Amino acid sequence: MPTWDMLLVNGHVATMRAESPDPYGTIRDGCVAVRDGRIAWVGRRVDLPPGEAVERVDMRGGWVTPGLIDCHTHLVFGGDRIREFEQRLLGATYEELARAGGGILSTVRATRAASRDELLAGARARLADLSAAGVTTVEIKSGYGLDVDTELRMLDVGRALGEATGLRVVTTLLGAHALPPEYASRREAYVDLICQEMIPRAAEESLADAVDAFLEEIAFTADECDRVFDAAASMGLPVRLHADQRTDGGGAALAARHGARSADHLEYTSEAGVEALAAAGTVAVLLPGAAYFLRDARVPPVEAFRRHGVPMAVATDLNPGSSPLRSPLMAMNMACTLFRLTPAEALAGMTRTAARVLGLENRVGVVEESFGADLAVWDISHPAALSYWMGGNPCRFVVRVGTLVPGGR
Ligand code: DI6
Ligand code: FE
Repeated sequence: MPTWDMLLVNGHVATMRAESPDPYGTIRDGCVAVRDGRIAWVGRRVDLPPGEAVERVDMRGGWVTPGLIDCHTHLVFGGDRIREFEQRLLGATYEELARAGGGILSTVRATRAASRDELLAGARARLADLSAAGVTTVEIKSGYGLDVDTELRMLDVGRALGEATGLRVVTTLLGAHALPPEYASRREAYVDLICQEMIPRAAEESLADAVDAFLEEIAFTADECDRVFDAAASMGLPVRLHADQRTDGGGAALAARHGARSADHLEYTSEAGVEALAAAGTVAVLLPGAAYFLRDARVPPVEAFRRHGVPMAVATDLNPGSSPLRSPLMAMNMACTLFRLTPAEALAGMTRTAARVLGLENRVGVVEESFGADLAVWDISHPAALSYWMGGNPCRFVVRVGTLVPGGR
């Protein structure tokens, strides 16, 4: 009987293990052996124990990394916001469009009107772009339904995408994304609906793995987010928060107070907010695509995150309004160029640290024995190349749960 199902040879390994002498956990001329969907062995080729593999994968002098993990997307939605893009270029602001009933609410109208199959087809095309560029795990939020049925339908489409494609999909209920028009004068009743119906049903039907909320002047208040998070906790669901993206709403501290898995965006977070995240062990998720697309000059307090030991993840925030970004590598490039992360921090942010945001830190995100065999094989001369090139796609293969799938090259 062969020893392994797959053996990757003739390349280098960026394990991304935290306790490594260099930030990539580099093994030059390394091998990775896979068995039963898990990593069975990783190390230098000269140390490879004797054994047979069903399939040998020649890395042709390139690199293997953990499969990328996009831990913050709004991948499922109807329509697009191309017209608003044009309007913003003629001078309208994102907030003005939102207050005039466009913005998130225009995507809500398109999403409510879309059939399940239409939502699935649109999302599947976007997911194919991520997968071709090395993504093996993706988080998908609801938040464009804003009624019980459409929110649950979005989550169900997320689950179906995982089944149809073989990617690991983690779903997040974002009922508190915007106030739907039919509740315009009844804010409290909408928050009741989230807490008393959406969250319990999403939990009971196993449709959501976590709960998110948007704390912002154009969205929900701190008190409203507190209520949503208390309801999530009572159903045993972990929480995350869209925090301090456009204004300092004390979002980092609120997320920390609830022991959130992550606080996301954080452009306007204060030093006190950073300290609160550090004390709570909450991950900062950086979303440079949104900062770029909305031309927000504010940069998250990266230096303070480093100083206080707040782990940083990087994600696309793929959504039609503020970040129509379909490339994880461009997200890493922007994290470096706009936010001044190092390429190693950007790669850790899309692998090991992103896994932690999704509660998968013991299963994926590093190349380590017994972890899931979710890998990406790249035609590159150094792992920093993943953050360096703008455009192009050097992904030759991904391995998902031990199965080889072609990349975009
Ligand atoms: N922050 C964002 O950047 C997205 N959602 C959020 O809470 C924007 C979503 C959109 O404009 O459609
Ligand atoms: Fe978002």
